Amino acid sequence: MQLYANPLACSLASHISLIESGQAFDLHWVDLKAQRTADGRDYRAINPKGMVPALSLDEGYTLTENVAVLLAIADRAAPGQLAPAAGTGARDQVLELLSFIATELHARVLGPWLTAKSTPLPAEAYAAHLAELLRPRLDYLEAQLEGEDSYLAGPRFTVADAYLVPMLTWVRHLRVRLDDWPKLAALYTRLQSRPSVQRAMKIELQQYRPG
Ligand SMILES: N[C@@H](CCC(=O)N[C@@H](CS)C(=O)NCC(=O)O)C(=O)O
Repeated sequence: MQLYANPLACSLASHISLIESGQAFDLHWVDLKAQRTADGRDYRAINPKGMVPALSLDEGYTLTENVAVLLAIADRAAPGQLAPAAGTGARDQVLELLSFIATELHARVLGPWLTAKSTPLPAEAYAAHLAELLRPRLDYLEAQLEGEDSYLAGPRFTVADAYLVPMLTWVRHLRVRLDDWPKLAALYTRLQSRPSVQRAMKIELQQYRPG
């Protein structure tokens, strides 16, 4: 498999999931401004949407969109390692969580702040507005967690937890601290100490260039 990613972008979730599963993959960095891969290819020929992640599968096609990419990784991992089997209620719940993260956290609140070239309100007011949108969404996730050692979809790590890593890393940009959501904060701390997360973060931090 070939993963196309940008350091510390949402593609970090797929990077973590691939490491977690132990599947073989090559990582290709994408310069999103130039729309070029590190080895000089036109990225739009790989993903016409010009966004990461993209995952080229050994079957010969390329998938985009975080939810689809994460579930494709999960479905090629050992059974139950990254998501429950399709056709079960537990799997439906993972898809529901992934969709919530993709739309309500990523696309509606955190993505707009990170990609805004100019803001519709003065920057401070816009950040405060997005932080207000963020709070009830974090309340919802907090309510999903059964205890301090629970993962998002229950007792086992899933790709929904992997997607949470970049999202919870970004909330600080809106000056939101996780202290008000103790179970979520505990989960974030636990995820950060997971070997797959540490390895992916180390690799991505080495590549990260702010701005
Ligand atoms: N709908 C896409 C959104 C992915 C996305 O927002 N990717 C960002 C990085 S986190 C990106 O590539 N941004 C570059 C751009 O929008 O031009 C998905 O869920 O995969």
